[in-house]
Amino acid sequence: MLDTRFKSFSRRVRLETLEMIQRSKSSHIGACLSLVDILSVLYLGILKIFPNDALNPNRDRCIISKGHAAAAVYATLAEIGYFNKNELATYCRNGSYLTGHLNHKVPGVDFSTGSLGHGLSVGCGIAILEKRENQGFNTFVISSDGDLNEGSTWEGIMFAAHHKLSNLIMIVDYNRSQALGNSDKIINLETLESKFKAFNWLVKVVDGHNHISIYNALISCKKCKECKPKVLIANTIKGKGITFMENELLWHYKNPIGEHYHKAKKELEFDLCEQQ
Ligand SMILES: Cc1ncc(C[n+]2csc(CCOP(=O)(O)OP(=O)(O)O)c2C)c(N)n1
Ligand SMILES: [Mg+2]
Repeated sequence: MLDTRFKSFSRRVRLETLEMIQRSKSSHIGACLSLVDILSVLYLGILKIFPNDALNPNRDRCIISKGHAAAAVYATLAEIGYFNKNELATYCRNGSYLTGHLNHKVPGVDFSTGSLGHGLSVGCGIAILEKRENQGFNTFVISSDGDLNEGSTWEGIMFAAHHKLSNLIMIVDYNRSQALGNSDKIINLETLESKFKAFNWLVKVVDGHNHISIYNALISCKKCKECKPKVLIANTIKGKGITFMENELLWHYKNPIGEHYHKAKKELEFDLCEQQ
């Protein structure tokens, strides 16, 4: 049941994201598609959120450090009810708050990102205050290969372990690809799992497109009583869901127009019909 809800949510968000990026002639479709399944599980099944009262102080915080995947995040937030889906049509238009990189003025966005390497440090700050004041919420940070190439992220990784921030859960959208090449050719992160363990984090590795695996891993992170920050390394595929985009670097920046758009839409719509 839950699995069906995640699947259907992801499919709608993928389709919405394609429309937004195509219409605005913007970039980052591959990055968005990589993240969609993680977002679906988080927003539908894990986060304590209040879409009608977005700034409720009891909410879990969610900082998405790969802010270039804004289209998928806005589509998710609209689906979940933070704002009207019609607003998605203004994505990347002059004057719209739905900017091409994440904007905290949008209901549901906790922190503006886009310049990689900032999310974890901010997440650490929020988590340490929560721990001191026992406010009763968790902080989630979504990271990526490029985000982990930034020195500030590793400062956060050390800081979180030192301060035993057990209320901090990081998710790495680990598609092993970046803007201009594969991660192993840019700055190799392997072996990422053992690095986090050496920094004294609790580590879980999952298939980042298997909703139930992501869900179970996050539930167990939330329940875990160990005094350590937790990280979920989610193995993902850039461009996931549109076959000709999967693992194709081109789709980091390229906008899907004409033939490409129609082919992509057909595949996603077929998926939606299959499911009904
Ligand atoms: C500090 C900084 N340097 C460079 C960029 C330009 N840039 C945009 S996305 C990206 C890399 C994307 O790869 P990754 O972080 O792994 O995310 P993915 O798109 O694979 O999900 C880069 C280098 C940036 N946003 N911030
Ligand atoms: Mg990547």
